[in-house]
Amino acid sequence: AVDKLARRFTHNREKAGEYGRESALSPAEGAHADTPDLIAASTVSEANRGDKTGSRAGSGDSPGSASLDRVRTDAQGQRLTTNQGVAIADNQNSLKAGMRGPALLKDFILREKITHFDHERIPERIVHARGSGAHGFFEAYDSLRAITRAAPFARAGKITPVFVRFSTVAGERGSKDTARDVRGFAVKFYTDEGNWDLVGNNIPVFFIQDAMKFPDLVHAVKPEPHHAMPQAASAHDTFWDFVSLMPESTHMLMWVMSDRAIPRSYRMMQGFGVHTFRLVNEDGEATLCKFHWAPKLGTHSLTWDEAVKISGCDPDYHRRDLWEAIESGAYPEYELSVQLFSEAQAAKFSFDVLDSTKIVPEELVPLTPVGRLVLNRNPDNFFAETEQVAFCAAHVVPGIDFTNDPLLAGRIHSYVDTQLSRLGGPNFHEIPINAPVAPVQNNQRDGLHRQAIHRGRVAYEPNSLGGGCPFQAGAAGFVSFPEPVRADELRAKPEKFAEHYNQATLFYASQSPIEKAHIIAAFRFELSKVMVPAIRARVVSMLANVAPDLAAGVADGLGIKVPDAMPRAIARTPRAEVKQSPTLSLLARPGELGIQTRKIAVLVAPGVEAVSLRKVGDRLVAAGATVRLVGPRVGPIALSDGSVVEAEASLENEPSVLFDALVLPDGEAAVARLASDGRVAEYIKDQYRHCKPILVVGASRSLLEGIGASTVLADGSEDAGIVLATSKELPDAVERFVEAIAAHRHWQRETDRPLV
Ligand code: HDD
Repeated sequence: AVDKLARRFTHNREKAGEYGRESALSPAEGAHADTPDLIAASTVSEANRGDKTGSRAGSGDSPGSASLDRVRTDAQGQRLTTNQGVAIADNQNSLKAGMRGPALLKDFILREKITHFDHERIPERIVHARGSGAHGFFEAYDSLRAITRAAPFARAGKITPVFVRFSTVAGERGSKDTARDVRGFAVKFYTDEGNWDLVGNNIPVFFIQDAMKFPDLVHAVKPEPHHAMPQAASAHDTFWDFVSLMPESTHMLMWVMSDRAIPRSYRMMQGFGVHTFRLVNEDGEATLCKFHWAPKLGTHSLTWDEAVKISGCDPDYHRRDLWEAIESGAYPEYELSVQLFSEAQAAKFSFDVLDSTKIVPEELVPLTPVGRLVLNRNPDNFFAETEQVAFCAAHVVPGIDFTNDPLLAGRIHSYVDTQLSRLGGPNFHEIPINAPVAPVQNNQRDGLHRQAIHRGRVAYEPNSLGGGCPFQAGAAGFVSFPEPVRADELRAKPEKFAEHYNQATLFYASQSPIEKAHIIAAFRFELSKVMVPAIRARVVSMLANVAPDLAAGVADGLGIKVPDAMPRAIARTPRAEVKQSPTLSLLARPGELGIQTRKIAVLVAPGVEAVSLRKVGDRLVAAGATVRLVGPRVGPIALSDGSVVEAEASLENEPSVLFDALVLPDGEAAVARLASDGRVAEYIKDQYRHCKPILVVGASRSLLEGIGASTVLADGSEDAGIVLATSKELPDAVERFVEAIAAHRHWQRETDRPLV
């Protein structure tokens, strides 16, 4: 029923500990909880006693599926205490000498509370400070034993618990989600042979080839040091100054200026391990490998105008989207694939697989799907889990090894090092979210905040007093792949690293016309924010090596002539094997789940025609969409038949950029009310401009006409994203609308500059 539409819950009602029992939400004035009985006083609520791997994990599949439960606590039925467990009688007043007298130093309760508060913050991550996490599991499709002994791939159907954190890179912890930026895609596998962290991004290449340049890159993109601006943006002089002097960044810039840098959702973007890794089997044989994650919902993006507006009305857009999807049971899912190739194959490529500014095109090495990742549980506490989780590119397990990628080498050092200041000492691996489910035994001791109580007097190896334990595992442990090394020490790069443009050209050539137009517009925008003309021109001279129409388009947008192409670093450019790679276009992955979890706004006002509203709403909900009734204000709205619905959102509290599609309802009175509100025109204009589907029922056609929107495209064909219908034509029209939403955006409508 339509009045239930608005009730697609976005929080998990089973989580009693978090949201309170019904009665607890409205305690009587001055009421205090009863003294708890001791059995009920367990600090872990039944409702929160979840299985880290979700219901899919069969018992025994993972040794640590409930490992966080020992530290999950909630206050249901509990007394308020100090950190020493002393019950607190009064949490309102400090201890004073007389009603109007001075506060007393001996008030240990006040002092403990304030002292703890004073130290609540920890340093944010130096990059990727803004992020959101979720628990889930990885399930292997088949045994990969022939190729790797890595635990998660040991047998078909094996489940490994994971924690995933998505992030932006440049912005601070409280910055907006929809900045133009790379997204982090970091996965911690709690395998039964130790933790494996696949710390990747949503873009398969990187700006630089050598970790030596990472601090320079980050200093260039972060807010400029003198005035700390701009926040979460690469559109400023220092970034473009640096990258235009580092032509190896050209390929990555193509990706970052593409729509991939403004994803619609963390649930709708790919992930990549970026580097070439090595998989090693039980016989010690190695295969080179690239890791790819692909979302079940397909790859979809925002438009730039939309991203800018969302950052104002919901800076938590991606965080909320991920949270709500998981709470409502629509678990995000990604398929893991690998590209497997040998050293001999790699040696023949026109590029070097140790160079992180290069992909291995799928035309050269196809993808092999190996498993799926499902995110099925939100964290219980953002700080304890998402903030304190420490990913590290050096965390590998037997069966997975590094290659000599010089960017990876620096990462192997950097991640543990940074946690020492961020998490305050060398024992951060004992923080519950970081602790492996595999047993930890070694002779490392002490340090700040040590949790483990090591027994016995032996903390060295070899020993006889401890019976030789813990003992070396030999071949059962991690054995580094014995790559032969025979070379001079030097600071230099292989010849192939000096070719910077072939794959930038490949990427650009593989985009659809609209994606190319967006790339040009993104360069135009970013460079228009650069104040020094020489930097603008230098970037365009780089682009002249990528594609002439790209350079011309950007130069035109800046009102300058295309300068001479930047000199290349090598005399003879190697011939690229692949000139076109269709899977590099976002449009290559439309997704397989229709309109599931898509957010649809239905405008309502008093007098909305009730029958058609119900029909549309019921069909959209049945297809898995999240439908919101958006009124001039929130609260009850009377329909044409006298029944009443609840508008959950209003024109001002959920602007139209937050929705994937829009329904304009039938009903003369309602349409007249909506037409009298200037915000309605803005609402429809944004939907139209951002190429989103609009269902226009009956009388509301005048609202569409009112914004000057056309239902016919420039080539004379009908705009499939605008579905016009009378209330009678509805069943068919709604089906067309559902198809139009599943197609995401109707780019054919887009014009640069917008006509509406
Ligand atoms: Fe990094 C965080 C991904 C290069 C140094 N990085 C960090 C995160 C992701 C990546 C997803 C956030 C993890 C989380 O959610 O906590 N980084 C990458 C990728 C790279 C890359 C895909 C290139 C292929 N990173 C890179 C280099 C260095 C670092 C070359 C240093 C030499 N990265 C760090 C760091 C961070 C980090 C400073 C900040 C916070 C943290 O590690 O825990 O150590």
